[in-house]
Amino acid sequence: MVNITIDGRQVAVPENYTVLDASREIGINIPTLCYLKDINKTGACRMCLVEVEGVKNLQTSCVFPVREGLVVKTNTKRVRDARRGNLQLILSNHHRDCLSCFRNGTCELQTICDDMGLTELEFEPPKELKPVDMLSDSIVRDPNKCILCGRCVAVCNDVQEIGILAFTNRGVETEVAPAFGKSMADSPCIYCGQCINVCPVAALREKTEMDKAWEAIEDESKHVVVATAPAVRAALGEVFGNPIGTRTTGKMFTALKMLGFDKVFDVNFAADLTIMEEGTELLGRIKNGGTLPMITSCSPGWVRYIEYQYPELLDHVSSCKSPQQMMGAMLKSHYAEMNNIDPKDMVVVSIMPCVSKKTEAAKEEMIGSHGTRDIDIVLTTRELGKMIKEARIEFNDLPDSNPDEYYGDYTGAAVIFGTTGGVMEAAIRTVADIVTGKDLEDIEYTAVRGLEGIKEATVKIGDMDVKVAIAHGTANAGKLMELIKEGKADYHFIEIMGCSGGCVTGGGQPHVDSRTKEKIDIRAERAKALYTEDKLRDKRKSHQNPSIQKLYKEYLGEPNGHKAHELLHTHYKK
Ligand code: HC0
Ligand code: SF4
Repeated sequence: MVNITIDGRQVAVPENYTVLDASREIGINIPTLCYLKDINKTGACRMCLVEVEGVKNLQTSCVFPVREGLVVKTNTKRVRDARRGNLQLILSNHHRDCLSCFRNGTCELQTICDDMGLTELEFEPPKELKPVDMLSDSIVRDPNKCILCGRCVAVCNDVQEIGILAFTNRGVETEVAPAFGKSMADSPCIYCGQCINVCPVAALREKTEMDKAWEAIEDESKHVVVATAPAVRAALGEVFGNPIGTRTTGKMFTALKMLGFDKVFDVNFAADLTIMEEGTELLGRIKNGGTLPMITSCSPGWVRYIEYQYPELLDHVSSCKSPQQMMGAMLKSHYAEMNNIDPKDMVVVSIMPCVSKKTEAAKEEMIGSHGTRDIDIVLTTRELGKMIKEARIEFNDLPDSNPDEYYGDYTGAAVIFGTTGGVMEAAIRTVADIVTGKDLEDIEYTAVRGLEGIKEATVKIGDMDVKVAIAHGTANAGKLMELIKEGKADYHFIEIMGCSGGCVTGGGQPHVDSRTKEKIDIRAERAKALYTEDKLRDKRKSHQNPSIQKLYKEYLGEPNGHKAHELLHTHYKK
């Protein structure tokens, strides 16, 4: 420990602290824009300036190390003026259309302006706007909003280890963009959206589809159905001021009905269906000497990653479509037939914690025999939050309700898909019952839970020792891929999610500011919400979902059978 003095207060702090760490620990929240704990520490935004006794110039506290006897002042006129001056410079190069900005209300730049009492702007904003990259189905990059903080560059390079974004050009022309001025759509970006989640402003954001959704709801000739992904319920409440990890499942269904959707379903239904198909595929591969380890295919960011980075390993990936796409395929076939609706007159909307799902839904393989997309519109949790606000629905006051029957039925196994380890646990619950022929009671497989980057476990199923691994975030996925290449991955089954923590922290979830993320592990809090819902469900194993059993009996036949293959499986581009 070392002893230092901050604003006249003496404190003892660990030697590896910076002045910022030490200050925040004693309740002084020095402003920052570029800083991201453990991820981005560059001092680039120069908002965190402080006075250090004996040092002439002001210092950036996020990179200034503590040392014995250090004396720091964080709140002098000189410090405040310098911080404000730097903020004015940032604003002079920022397209300040706050009122119509996607981040209005969640923008960290707005918050800092307010915190610093800014009431006048010194400089005119830029006269000419640079082109906005809107070519991908998932992500919009707007250089006019970018404040060059570098958070996105750090998360893409150092956390995800993909390296799409970099500082390009020089001086006033500097931009954060893919190399050689390419569009995001022409780069190997996987659309995990982790860059969106750390962007303090709206320089990176999702390609919105709210207008399309409103239009469909208004169109009386269309039958418009909606289905929500597992992780949405664990975060939607945050849009309405609820604490991180508040579970709002029942209110979410009520709000969707109030928005005017004809039917409100749950992608969890299709998560149960995925377990039937994927579990059967796994047992088949084990029995018939198929390619092992088999890897899950539900996270589209992960699927793009393997398609770009390890195409030679694609045979390992399950041929199952993701639950989102299984849902769309079933709704536009079985559901449409059952209700005498022409699939062309349907609009299927999914609500996702993810922006990669927008690109997944647009793939040509995801167009059904009816000639339209199986999933027509993908909205992020954030977009749904905005639609609920626009409809002036008082979300927090809503009563709970249930989704509509059949395609709204789901088990606890499906809910936990939204957190890392959840798909694996759901699969083991079902595979273990199938192999042993029993209804096993011990169904909480804690070895596959938690936030360790790569988890491994050996699960005893009947006479079989099934070896599994789970990775979340593409840097960890890459490590497992290297092991497979070296022939050192003797697993049967691997679950991979493209984002750290799994879908609960997907690129479409409500924004959480960087300071809150220092205090709370939002991955763990949101995961808790899902594990709670799992416990509350009547049925907690996918194969026990009565509507899934009915679906196989009435329509699909056997898991992995002919009809199931036609509707629920896909192929990948090498
Ligand atoms: Fe997920 Fe999914 S669990 S990818 O994380 O498998 O996005 O929530 O919807 O499709 O069900 C995301 C979440 C899904 C899918 C499901 C899977
Ligand atoms: Fe990188 Fe993911 Fe952002 Fe693409 S979406 S630039 S891969 S962080």
